[in-house]
Amino acid sequence: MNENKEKVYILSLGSALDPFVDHFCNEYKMLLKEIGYEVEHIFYQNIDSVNKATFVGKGKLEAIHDYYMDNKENGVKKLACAFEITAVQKKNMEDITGLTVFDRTQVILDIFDNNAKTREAKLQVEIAKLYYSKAHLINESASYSQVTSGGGAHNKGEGEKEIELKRRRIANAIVQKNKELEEIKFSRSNSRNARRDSILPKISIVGYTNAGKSTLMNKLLEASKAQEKKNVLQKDALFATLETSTRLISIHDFPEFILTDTVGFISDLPHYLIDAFRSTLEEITEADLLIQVVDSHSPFLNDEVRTTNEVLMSLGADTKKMIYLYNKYDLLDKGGFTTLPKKNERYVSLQNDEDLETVVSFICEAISVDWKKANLLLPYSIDINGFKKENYCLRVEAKENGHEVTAKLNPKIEYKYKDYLL
Ligand SMILES: Nc1nc2c(ncn2[C@@H]2O[C@H](COP(=O)(O)OP(=O)(O)OP(=O)(O)O)[C@@H](O)[C@H]2O)c(=O)[nH]1
Ligand SMILES: [Mg+2]
Repeated sequence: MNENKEKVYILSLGSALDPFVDHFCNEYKMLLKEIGYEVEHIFYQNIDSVNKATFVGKGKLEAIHDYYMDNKENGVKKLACAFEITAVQKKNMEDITGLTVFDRTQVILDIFDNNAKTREAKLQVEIAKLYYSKAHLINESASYSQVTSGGGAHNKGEGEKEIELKRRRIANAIVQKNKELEEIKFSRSNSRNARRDSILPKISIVGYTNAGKSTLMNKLLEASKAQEKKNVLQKDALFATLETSTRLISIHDFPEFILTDTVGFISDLPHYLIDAFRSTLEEITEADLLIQVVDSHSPFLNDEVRTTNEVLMSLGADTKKMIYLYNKYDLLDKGGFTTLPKKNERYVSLQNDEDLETVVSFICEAISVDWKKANLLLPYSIDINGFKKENYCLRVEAKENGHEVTAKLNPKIEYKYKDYLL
């Protein structure tokens, strides 16, 4: 995180008295903090319709200009819009307020830029930024009056040609970067193909940013007896995770599974990012089960769940089997939620190691919910530990001629055991 704190103003839509607007602004403050800004003051404006030239009304922008002039001693020189604006709106807003204006999408792109560590994540951020600049190309000759009057005929020819040229250059750059991304993706998917072909269930962790997804991955890794135990970055920050990490999880006698930690979501996630991160997010569409981690301490948890489900829908992953972990339960006031968790929900604290057993068995129950339950007598020539890794073993008893077991059988390898059914 950038330690150099520069002060900014926020311009938000709606009213300060609306709790949702208040929450949205608090979240925006946190996003701004990630890239080194401290918020000095928030301006609110209710609008019925978007002004094509200035987004909010010109009068509001003039009032902001006056406030800026009257409070110059506080050193603020920038205005952060809590919504996305066009290049023309930005230019006009800057002309009227005298402040440098930027929007929420730009902020999120900057955070992604700072947090991208791998070549793949960096390329995806570069592509998202290119999409953004392509959509925000400005005809330098366009003026406030041109936009308000629907665009003038003069200057259009030259300006339009120049924009077209820039647009084509950016489109070419996107093609180039996508090609590079494809190559990386190819080598990544090759290493993943072995996994995809493997019979183990594939699980993706999804959820709002900062809910505890990477913490879940790390806790399961800690408990895992698998060789590959490299931890993932877990941090009190928005968008700490930008790259998918996939690990084999093997805990006690539970069936093994392949777990993927993914990038977090946020409300109004810029579509440039979803488009650019499609290859990373593909892991989600290929999963057998999704675990949605929810911050139960958030006053807007229902909106956060809805946002996550909307992004899943845009990825075509909304019909996947999903379970919910309402995390950070330790932060709730005494008593916690007043309703009992539903069948596909658990209230947990991933900071509390005692909850981990609940989490693991909950996950394994969900994986095996459609697996057939059977009693078998496995001869001693069959490796019982191998059997336990691939199936959900509920009971084992050593008998004279083999292990007598009750297990839910992984349908992909059920055929291997048909001769041993009791
Ligand atoms: N109090 C409390 N804090 C938790 C719990 N689980 C996770 N955290 C903290 O929440 C913060 C975010 O955790 P992460 O696991 O990095 O969250 P994430 O969902 O991966 O976030 P992004 O990758 O940024 O989307 C960290 O500081 C964790 O230590 C919990 O059960 N209780
Ligand atoms: Mg994370």
